Amino acid sequence: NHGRVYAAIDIGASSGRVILGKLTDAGPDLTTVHRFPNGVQFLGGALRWDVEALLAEVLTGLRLAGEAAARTGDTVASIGIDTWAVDYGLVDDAGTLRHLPFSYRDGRTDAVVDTVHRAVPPERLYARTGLQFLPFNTVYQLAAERSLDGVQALLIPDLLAYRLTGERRTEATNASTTGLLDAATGTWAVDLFGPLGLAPDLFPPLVEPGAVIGRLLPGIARATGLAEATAVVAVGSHDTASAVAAVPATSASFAYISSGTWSLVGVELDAPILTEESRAANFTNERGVDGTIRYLRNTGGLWLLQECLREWSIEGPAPDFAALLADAAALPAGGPTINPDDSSFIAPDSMPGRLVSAVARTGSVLPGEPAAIVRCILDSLAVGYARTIADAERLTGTTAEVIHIVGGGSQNALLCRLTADAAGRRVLAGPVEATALGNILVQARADGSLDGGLPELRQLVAAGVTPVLYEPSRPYSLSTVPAVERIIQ
Ligand code: ADP
Ligand code: LRH
Repeated sequence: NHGRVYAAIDIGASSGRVILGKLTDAGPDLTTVHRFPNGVQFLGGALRWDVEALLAEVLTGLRLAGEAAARTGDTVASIGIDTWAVDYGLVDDAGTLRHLPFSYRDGRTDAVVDTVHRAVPPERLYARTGLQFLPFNTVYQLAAERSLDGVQALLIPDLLAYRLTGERRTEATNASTTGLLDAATGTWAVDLFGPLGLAPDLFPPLVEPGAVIGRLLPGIARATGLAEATAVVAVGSHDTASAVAAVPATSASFAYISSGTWSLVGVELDAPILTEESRAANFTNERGVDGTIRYLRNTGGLWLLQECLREWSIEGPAPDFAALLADAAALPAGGPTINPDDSSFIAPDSMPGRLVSAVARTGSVLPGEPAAIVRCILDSLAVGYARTIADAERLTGTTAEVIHIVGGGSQNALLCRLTADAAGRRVLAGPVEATALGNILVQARADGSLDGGLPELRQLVAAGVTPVLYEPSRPYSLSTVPAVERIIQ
């Protein structure tokens, strides 16, 4: 398959990129052809995603991808799309969006969580779907919709794929974040739809990563300069599923942290754990590529930092991020921490003040200087990471020899070092673009350019990148990891 390259559309909550991937003897070779910002916006009285603007960026990126491929004599063989999870657009028969998709940060679901739990108790929801309780899981968002008559729900990557191909599918890894997928079988938990008042065909049919969703619509081919025959291939369309697929693990005994807007911290399993103990620890059983289970906890992430930086940029000149991190690193260990999972941090705005108040509620004092606030965030994330890995080990009866950190947070040396110290374990940081890599490798495999399972895909990633090693300053001991707090409903 010489000359075939693969375009990954990877859109996180804070930014999107279109990356071209080519397999070479030295490993996958990535070229970022387009980057664009993303973020929740207050539109039409709610927090939403401007998916029309995102689609325009996707088309720009695909045009640039086609041009870059042509310059090296290559052809874009296929396109894969991944984004953040749980959110969706409602489309009618004509394909028109009923409204711009809500963001999971919109607080409208608070009012319906109890209603959903009265229809299906949380114990039953967990036993069937294995999904960690988060107030914004799709199942609660759907309950907050005014009406679902005459529409289908397309998860964000599926919505973009529909706009490119005219084909409606639901990709399975992302479907596992809806709260409506059977964790054991990976098929819709049809018995839950009725009690929740949802039509059985609310979502389009499921497809697994590797399946061809469709080919480019003529108008899209014209707009991007790509051939109409270009396939849109299902990948781990949940960004975290693609990221975990590309963790450069060289042994089976590893924990991973996909560190970006959120932190997804856990291990990989062959089968879900659906016990009450697991539910109490608020661990999720999301589906990974090749039917694996991503047994993880969605814990607070760099959203806390993103929001502080945004706030400080509004109040004055934009802070120098590198200098701020250096100042935070110079502060002594043992400063105040917050619980990054506290639901009071989900909404945007006034983050520095909210952090100072959260520390005050614990009886400590967080100085208002940016460096102290940054240090508090990173200390809190690192302790949360260590605690979550210890919980994963306890619940699965395994031990992780090494912790892989991938995603944007893997570039934060202070966070990586604090994590190694808090967990008493070696941390291997990188690649930053694990999500795009996982997206591209699944496409390449579907195209017949490589074969093997996840261990083989990970070997390829490991061959092409050298993660940064952080040694812990003390050995691992379970007794030094703070206990889990019960945060479930
Ligand atoms: P998402 O996919 O959720 O949008 P990313 O994986 O792109 O998130 O990670 C974004 C985060 O990565 C930012 O919030 C920032 O904290 C961190 N980051 C990005 N670049 C750097 C850098 N050069 N140094 C340290 N941290 C960085
Ligand atoms: C990370 C992520 C995470 C979800 C959240 C909504 O981008 O997909 O896995 O829990 O966004």
